[in-house]
Amino acid sequence: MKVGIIGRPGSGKTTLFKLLTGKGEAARQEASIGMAKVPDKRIDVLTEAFRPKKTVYAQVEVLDLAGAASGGQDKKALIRLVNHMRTMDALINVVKGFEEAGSLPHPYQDATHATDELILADMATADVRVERLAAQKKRTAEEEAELELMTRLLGQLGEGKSLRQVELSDEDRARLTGYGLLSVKPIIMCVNMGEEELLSGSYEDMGKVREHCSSYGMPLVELCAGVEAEMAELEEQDRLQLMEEYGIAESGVDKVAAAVYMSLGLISFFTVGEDEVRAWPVANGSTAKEAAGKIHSDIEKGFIRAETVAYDDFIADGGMAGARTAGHFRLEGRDYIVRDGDIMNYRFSHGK
Ligand SMILES: Nc1nc2c(ncn2[C@@H]2O[C@H](COP(=O)(O)OP(=O)(O)O)[C@@H](O)[C@H]2O)c(=O)[nH]1
Ligand SMILES: [Mg+2]
Repeated sequence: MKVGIIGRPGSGKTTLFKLLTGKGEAARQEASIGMAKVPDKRIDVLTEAFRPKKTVYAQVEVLDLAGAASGGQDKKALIRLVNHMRTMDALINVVKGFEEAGSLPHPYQDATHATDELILADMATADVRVERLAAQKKRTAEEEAELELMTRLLGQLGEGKSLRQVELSDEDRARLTGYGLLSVKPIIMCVNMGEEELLSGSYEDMGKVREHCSSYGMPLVELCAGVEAEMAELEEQDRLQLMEEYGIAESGVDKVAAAVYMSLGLISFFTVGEDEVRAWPVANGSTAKEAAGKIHSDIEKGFIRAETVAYDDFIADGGMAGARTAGHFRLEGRDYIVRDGDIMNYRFSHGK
């Protein structure tokens, strides 16, 4: 799963990228790649309980896609950027919300502009496909279905809708893979405020930005990357104090990571022990056997049973022993649908 950060130059993409991945900018490459830790309080609690040698959080791959999300730039760079965006599973769109050298930001304009650009790019893609299919004298049943679908999408896009908002059957969704359509991808909108905006709790066009995001089904995170970068440098004690001064309850970067994780349709199951406490990302709806494959293909192949305790039960029952006594210790089979927060221990046969 890959997430690309897009936005106008100077909006704060690289600052956010560094915060998410804890990585410096690698010599201004076109796309810097890193892994973002997905914070999870439950993992912190399990780490306290098991005191393992190692704690591993779920991670998502993040790319800092340099370049503007729109016009005025070198054409080739723009094409490369769009091609990069097509291969992403989700996008984070950073818009500038801080005043700089006396000039006001335009977060609403920037946000709507980016939304429109993605829709326009998809219209171009759909248009080419419709023209090509319509010009064919004969069409297979599959081509007929595709022509119908693309025509329908073109109509929706023409009304300014993003494809995220269009209901699609599984068949139609499958038909669209390979086109690299953009407006169908989950997008997390990220308004990068300045210090003043953070302190006042408001920024230019805030109401309109919020309205835009909710009408397009985009999660919105409002943060101040500058202040969070400062916070990242501090010791825990000082950091908490600074957060209080700014009235920040939860780090914005953490919120971005959580929103990305959610919009990718990922959930976490946990493995625990003295050696390691770990969160494993799996697609929502995965079976116990599929989830086992995330750990190792041998565990999937030799799957016997998954010993499972829900995290909430583990807490309420005061640990594993308590969960057993309370009857919350379950032996699940291969087709069990894994739930977010399941603590799992796989029984499997070695070597086959
Ligand atoms: N005042 C203020 N400046 C910021 C903030 N975030 C980033 N900047 C500054 O804006 C400039 C551009 O940031 P950068 O992350 O490189 O933007 P990019 O071009 O989108 O990658 C840098 O000089 C940052 O220090 C912020 O929250 N507040
Ligand atoms: Mg940059």
